[in-house]
Amino acid sequence: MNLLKAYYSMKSLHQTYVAGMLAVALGFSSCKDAETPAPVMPVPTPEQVAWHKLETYAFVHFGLNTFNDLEWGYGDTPASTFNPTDLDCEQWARTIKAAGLKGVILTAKHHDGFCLWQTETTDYSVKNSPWRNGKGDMVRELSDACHKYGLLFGIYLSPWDRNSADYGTPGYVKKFHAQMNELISNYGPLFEYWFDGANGGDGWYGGAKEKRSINAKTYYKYEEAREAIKAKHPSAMIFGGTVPDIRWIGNEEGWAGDTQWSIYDSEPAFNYKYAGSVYGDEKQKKWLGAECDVSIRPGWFYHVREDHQVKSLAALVDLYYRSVGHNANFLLNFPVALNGKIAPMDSMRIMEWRKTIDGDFKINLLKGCYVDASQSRGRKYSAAKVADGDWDTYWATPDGVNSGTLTFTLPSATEVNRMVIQEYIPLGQRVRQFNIEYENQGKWHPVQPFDSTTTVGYKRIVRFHTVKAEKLRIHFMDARGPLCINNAEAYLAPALLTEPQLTRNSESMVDIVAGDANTEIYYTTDGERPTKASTLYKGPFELPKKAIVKSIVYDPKTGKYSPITTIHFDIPASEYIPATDAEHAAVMFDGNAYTAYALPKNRKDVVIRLQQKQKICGFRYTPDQTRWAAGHISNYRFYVNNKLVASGEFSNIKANPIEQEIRFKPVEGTEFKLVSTRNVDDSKRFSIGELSVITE
Ligand code: FUL
Repeated sequence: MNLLKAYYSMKSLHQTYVAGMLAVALGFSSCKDAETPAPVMPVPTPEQVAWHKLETYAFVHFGLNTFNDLEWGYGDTPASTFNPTDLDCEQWARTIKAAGLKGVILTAKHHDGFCLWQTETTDYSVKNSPWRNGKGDMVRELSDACHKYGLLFGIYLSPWDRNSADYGTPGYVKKFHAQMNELISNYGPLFEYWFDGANGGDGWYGGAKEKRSINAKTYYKYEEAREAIKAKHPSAMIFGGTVPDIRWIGNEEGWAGDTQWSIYDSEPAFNYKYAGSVYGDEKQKKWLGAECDVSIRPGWFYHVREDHQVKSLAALVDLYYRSVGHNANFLLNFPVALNGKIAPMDSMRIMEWRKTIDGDFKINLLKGCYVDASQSRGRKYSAAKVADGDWDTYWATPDGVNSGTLTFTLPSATEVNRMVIQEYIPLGQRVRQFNIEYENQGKWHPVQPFDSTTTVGYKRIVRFHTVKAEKLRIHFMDARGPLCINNAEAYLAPALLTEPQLTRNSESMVDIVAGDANTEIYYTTDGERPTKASTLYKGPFELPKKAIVKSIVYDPKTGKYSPITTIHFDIPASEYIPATDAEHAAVMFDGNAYTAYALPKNRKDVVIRLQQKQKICGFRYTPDQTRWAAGHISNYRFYVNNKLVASGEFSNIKANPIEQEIRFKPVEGTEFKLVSTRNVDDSKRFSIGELSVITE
């Protein structure tokens, strides 16, 4: 163990490698079997190892954008518009702490150039806002709150600055480094430092309003920036730039590949167009653990119109498994609202999430159980080390043996649906492929995992269909060196009983999705309350008619049900015939408001014919739900067979673009027309996510 401690205190990869060799040279044990396995390069620094252990932490996007309903301010919105009425960084810290997240990274400056602290470098900051009479310092308030609540603190400083007149010249880079210096000098220890890679080119730039291109690789002098940060915060992990310690996962959706190497290189990580970042690449040279950044809402900044789009509990739980469970860290963003607080819905959701995750990993079924290995390197590296609760002890196979099995004998036959496996990463990431089997009544069977079982790394969580096991066996088939596994756990996660999601597509196929694959779905199509005596859902079914579908998720283990989802499906897509542009217009009836029909420019109406005469008593319009959607209808007229039957406004549709339902006195017809008399923001074209009539 002393040797390992010595190894831990060494910094560079080279030194780390030497440490491994030293162990051999010093004859750490006289028996060859007991030698510490040589590292398989690359290996992480001790600081990188500590970062992996954080697993989950928060992001906060807050700034001028918040007050101007923007995601990327142009750099010209007046500083005076920044005015949180009730800013409370302690509320953020309390929420984040209670959610079990380990720290928070703040957007001290986003691309618009507005600084949330009292900087000497620009007037475009809180100094010129009414907030705290221009005396406020949000970086201070949040770092103090983190200190108080035992959270780590990190900084996001956008290299791109759309406000600065000097942007593009060496003068700006000086300013950028000066800003960084203020941030690294005055706010206590930092655990992470973010250099965002975005650079759209155009901006206000002190009134020039033009496009400016720079060579991001050389312009920002990232190498010097790194030295300055590391001098003051040796354990801070640098994200982005040319010399990072960690890498972007390659999407902003919060998930990592199921094959997930913490191995990559600065070059492809910098040119983030390389999609390979999702998986890492065992052939590259550098240890670069992956970070999955995602917002709890569609936007990074707060928008009232997204209040109805806070991620569902099922979606957030799934993301945890596909980030942390895929050997990556999970960075979850809270778009702090206009009043300066995390919005109630977001706090509530994250608490439900924490409760669910804690519930999933409540009792480790492998704790203290008997573990056997196909082969071990010696007593010090015996199979029992994977279940002793000590992160720094591990099971290892002899040199030249890059495969093997671990078999766990459970005290009695037990239901199980999760396994956690960890490699001892200070010696490198090795496992390429494994599978899990269970023994029931003396017979071995493979479990059915939800995703492929390839790499392990710092942590792999495997979700699988519940099985009753007397024994569990992990079979490691291939690795980059002898196996070094320091931990294995097994759990029975309770079923996640969130209400099912129902959709019907343009082929009239109804799809039902539960929040947890370890459950059963039942449904009715006659309006009756569903129970486990109703029809069991086995896959999409055809429903080419009007019907009320009610669906419920059932957990056979506990006998518990989810809330019921009720959907009134009206006439099916096949009944609608768009009068023009039929091919493109069909997406209005596909049950998916994320696919939208944008009408030709200046076209004000959409006309739909019906296969059969219908008694129409209303209609439903869902605006395009995608993040950058434009052209929502704000004022409308609705005609049936050329007779005006309804007109008015869709109130608050810009802020809250949810489904709109309009009812009127029933009228018979074979054709209807929706006219937009005004679009949101007076946009020249209007678009439709979904459109349907309500029939009697
Ligand atoms: C992106 C930025 O452009 C977004 O606005 C956000 O800050 C996200 C975390 O990174 O690249």
